This record gives sequence, structure tokens and C-alpha cells, in this order.
Amino acid sequence: MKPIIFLILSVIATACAPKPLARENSTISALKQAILDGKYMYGHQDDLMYGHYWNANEENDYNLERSDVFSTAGAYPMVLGLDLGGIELDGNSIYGANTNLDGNDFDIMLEAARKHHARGGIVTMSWHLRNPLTGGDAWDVTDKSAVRSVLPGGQCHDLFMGWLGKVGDYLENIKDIPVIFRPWHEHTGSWFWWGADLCTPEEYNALWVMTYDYLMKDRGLSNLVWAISPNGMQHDFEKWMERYPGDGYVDIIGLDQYEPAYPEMDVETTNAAFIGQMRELLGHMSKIAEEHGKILAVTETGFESLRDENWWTGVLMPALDGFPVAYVLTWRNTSEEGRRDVHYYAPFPGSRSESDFKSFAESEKTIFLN
Ligand code: BMA
Repeated sequence: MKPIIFLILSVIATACAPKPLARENSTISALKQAILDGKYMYGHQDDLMYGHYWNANEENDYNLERSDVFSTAGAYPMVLGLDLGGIELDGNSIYGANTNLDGNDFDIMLEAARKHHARGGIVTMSWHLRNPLTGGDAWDVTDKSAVRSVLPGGQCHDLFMGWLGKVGDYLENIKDIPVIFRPWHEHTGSWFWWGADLCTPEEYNALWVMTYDYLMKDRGLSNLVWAISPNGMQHDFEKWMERYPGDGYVDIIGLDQYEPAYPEMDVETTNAAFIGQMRELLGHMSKIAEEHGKILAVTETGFESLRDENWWTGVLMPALDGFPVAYVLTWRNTSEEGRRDVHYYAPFPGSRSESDFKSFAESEKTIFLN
């Protein structure tokens, strides 16, 4: 081939190739490797903190050996999800001092993150923080100026920067561990105070950049890997990308999408709808992730109460099949009396989808932590 043609071809090839992620650490490389291998990691929220019949917080258990996933599949989830909600109130939740919004002891959470990392797992943290303007919780959407109020010049800016300071202080304890940080999630819906109807795209992006700059630059927490998680209710992808702070502020583009679990709805219908929606959304998102040089993940999903005994291999796997997804995380199994029989997203011994979950864990497509 003539050198000039070769040069032109290689310039074209370089321009068309996905942009490489500028940042590298063990978590980013493991996620990229999973995609290259055509596999995805399994994750579970609060997996080491509590399960259907047990609660490490109540028992002050720092051994963190128990897990509903381990007791069903004989392996831990590769990704452990934790949540910082409540840290902004100095950890004073309805569960008492030093606990997050779901009753997790903040010190045991740090221990869980350390232990999970030492076992070879990956840690991710979300933040269901309270509404600084109204004093309500993350779901308080009564005032549409909450985001504006925390930006520079807003009436809650100083208060909010104090909250970010608490997040910084807490995360400093695990500065040596890569943590996928996933703030301001499901922002294409309007159920959190930072949601689509609650702020302009410019305000949302400014909120993200302010959070990033404070934690990464002012606090030097370069161990954080940044995941943005729109939800899939809205299918206008151009609109979606208006609420994206820019490639320099994001490492992972995630999707939060659940199967609807209303008892009056027929499971076959909701299964089919979920598979269809996931495949449509992931089809678009995989293109966006490739164009922007980002890692794709399903940062939250599940079917509450796992009403289908073959949900894992019969619904979730077909929904993800063929897409370059690095991990898929199902939500929590609460141990709360009165709610535990409904609010669970992973199996536990004796539950309906136990045997199918074992097949899912043994599949060559999935990555668990053995
Ligand atoms: C929701 C529910 C709530 C919980 C919140 C934050 O989906 O599980 O009970 O408080 O997530 O973890």
C-alpha cells in the first residue's frame, strides 16, 4: 500500500475508533476487560449489610461473611452497592446515629467496602441525599428550585458544600480503594429533587460539575470512578444527553431500569415489556457509550419479589444478551419486618428463583466473586 493511502486510512481509523477513557485504575480495567470478554459482572445493593433473614448492623457484625447471594449461589456478587444517604445529616437517620437511610452503620459500610475490595470485588456508592431546601427526603419534589438553591449564589449553597464536605471526609477513609461514585441518578425521571422537571439541563450539569470538581480536585479523591445513571422512562435520547456534564466528568454511562412489579399485572406481559424496553434502551445507550468512549453498565435493575422463578436466565439474560454491558446490579433485599417479603431483588435460600439464579451464576456470561 502506498504510504500516503496508508496514512489516510490510519487517520480515518483513529478518528472512528471509540475514544479511550483518560483515566485508569483496577476497577476501570476490570470493567473494560469484562466487556472485551463478552461477560458482565453481577452486583447487588447492600449485599454484605443485610439480607432477608439477617442484618449485620443490628448484630454489629464486622466479619461480613454473610450474603443472600453467597448463600444461594456459593459466590459473592462481583459488585457491591452501598448508599451514602444520611451522611449529610451526620449519619442521623430514623435508625439512629451513624446510620444511613436504610439503617446501615456507616463504619460497617466502610468495613464492607474494604473487605469486598480485598476479596477482589468492586465497590459502587450512590447517594440518596435529603432535600437541602425543604428539609424533606430525596423524593421531596415539592419545590422546583432545590437544585438552583445549591449552586453558587443560591441560598443553600453553603449548606450543600458542607454536605459535600461530609461525603469527602467519609470517602477519604477508603481513598486507597477505587469506588464507582453514582450521584444524581435517575435524573431523566422526576421523582428526585434533581430530576428532569425540577431543574434545567444547565443546572443539572452545573450540579454534577460542582460535585466532581469538589471531590476530585479540591479533595483529591482521584479513586472515584464517575457513573451517570439516567433512567429509561423517557426515550428521547437527544433530550437525555442534554443532561450530561461532558466526557471529562464521566467514566461510566449506566441505565436504571426495573421490571414493573404490580401484583395485578401479568408476569408474562411485564417480562416481555421489560426485555423489549431494555433491548431498545441498551441499543441506543451502547452507541452513546461507544461514541463517547465510556463504559456501559446497568447500574440498577430488578423485579421486586422475583415473581418469576426463571427470571435470571429467562428474562434478565435475554434482555442483556449481545450488549457490551460491564455490570448489572440488582437492588436490595430488605430485612425490615413487614417489608422483607416484598422488597427483595436477589434470591435467598428457599426463595422462588434460587435454582435459576444458580444457573445464572454458573453461566459463562456472568462474573461473580468466588
Ligand atoms: C429504594 C427503596 C427504599 C430505599 C432507597 C434507597 O429503591 O429500596 O426503601 O430507601 O431505595 O436505598
